[in-house]
Amino acid sequence: MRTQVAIIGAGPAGLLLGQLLHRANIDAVIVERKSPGYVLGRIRAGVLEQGTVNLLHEAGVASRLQSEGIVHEGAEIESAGERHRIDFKGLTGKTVTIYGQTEVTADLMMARETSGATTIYEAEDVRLHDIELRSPRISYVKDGIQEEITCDFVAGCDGFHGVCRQSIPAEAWQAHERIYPFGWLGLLVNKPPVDKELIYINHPRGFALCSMRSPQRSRYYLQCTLAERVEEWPDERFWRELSARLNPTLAAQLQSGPSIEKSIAPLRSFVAEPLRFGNLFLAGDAAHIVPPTGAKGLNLAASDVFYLWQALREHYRTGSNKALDQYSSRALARVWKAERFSWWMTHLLHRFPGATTFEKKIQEAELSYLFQSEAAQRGLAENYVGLPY
Ligand code: RFL
Ligand code: PHB
Repeated sequence: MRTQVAIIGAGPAGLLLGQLLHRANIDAVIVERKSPGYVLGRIRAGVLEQGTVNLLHEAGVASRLQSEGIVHEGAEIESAGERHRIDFKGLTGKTVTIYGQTEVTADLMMARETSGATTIYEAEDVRLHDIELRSPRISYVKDGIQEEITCDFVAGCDGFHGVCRQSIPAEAWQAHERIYPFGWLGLLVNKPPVDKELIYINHPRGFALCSMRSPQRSRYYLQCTLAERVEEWPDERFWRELSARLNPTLAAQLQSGPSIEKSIAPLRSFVAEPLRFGNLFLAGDAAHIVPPTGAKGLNLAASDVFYLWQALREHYRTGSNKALDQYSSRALARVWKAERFSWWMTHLLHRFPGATTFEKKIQEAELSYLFQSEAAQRGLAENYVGLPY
């Protein structure tokens, strides 16, 4: 098979790039290791920046987002029993939209099916060949048969554990990484959210987050240790612990119920540099990871895709490689700012095991400054709603 762009991975980055390229009349094939059902079963992000929403409009997949997405004009931060609202709209003129990654993925999958573009699901042993040459090749095994795709470019959208980044020779890229000494235990439940906005909580027992997917579906997170396993967290224990981290008024409002999903994710910051090797371009989690505290992962995948889509479009329209040559530096400039923000939010809101009294006092001062200073709140709000592309 021959295509212009071979996209590895049918997560939000790969599907969005595929859809934007399709609308630009650029031929792309997506190769995905898992089944569509598996991809849709992963419960992840919930907060979309306006830039991501705009790009989904541009891709022609925003009709359900427009009717079902919930616009939030602010979020709450709670520490030492005090709750403060960060007024995104008032401070920046911008908002965020609550719409689950599962829904974004479902909308993109539907659009791809309608377009008739090729997606190969359940492709095993995906390998990249000749990525530094003019005609890279992708090999994979489907239903026991070895297949091959020849292309002009490879978009590595295969997430943190994918094959694309690993295909770059070790001397051609550098990893920058921080691993945090805790994880997030997440629970999804079909009950109305405890509040109409998101609440980020810094509590002596650990961080907690009250989020949502719809007026009838809530998503909650608890900071947990890396040693903990989800089997050690029956629903009753989760609800008890969450109530202990909420202030009494909120705890009394909390509607618990049987979980429909529960999982633990470790927290990590990671950036691979550069994002290009030969004709391979990395985008999304394949290139970088942020801790979920700032809700930036999916949004960064979208901004990478924006730059890559523009660069590929320019290449096929005009023959110019200028934007392709600039892809890595343009995308990374935005990535590093989101890395900084996510790292800062993580430090602001979590309890770090073994923190010194100095570190604890600095965190208290940071929170106190945030609550007192409109300038500090504006800084948070500006980053949370998303820096410009
Ligand atoms: P994905 O979603 O991991 O998709 C990669 C796809 O590639 C496939 N794949 C392969 N395909 C072929 N060959 C191989 N060898 C392959 N290896 C892997 C995989 O099966 C998969 O289908 O990466 P992508 O597209 O870059 O999207 C990134 C986002 O999924 C991620 O950044 C966000 O989910 C992060 N995230 C959040 N982001 C936000 O913007 N806002 C949030 O509120 C938010 N909350 C979260 C999050 C991530 C979380 N976890 C579990 C890490 C909350 C959590 C708990
Ligand atoms: C979510 O709803 O899954 C969510 C919301 C905000 C975050 C992280 C995750 O910062």
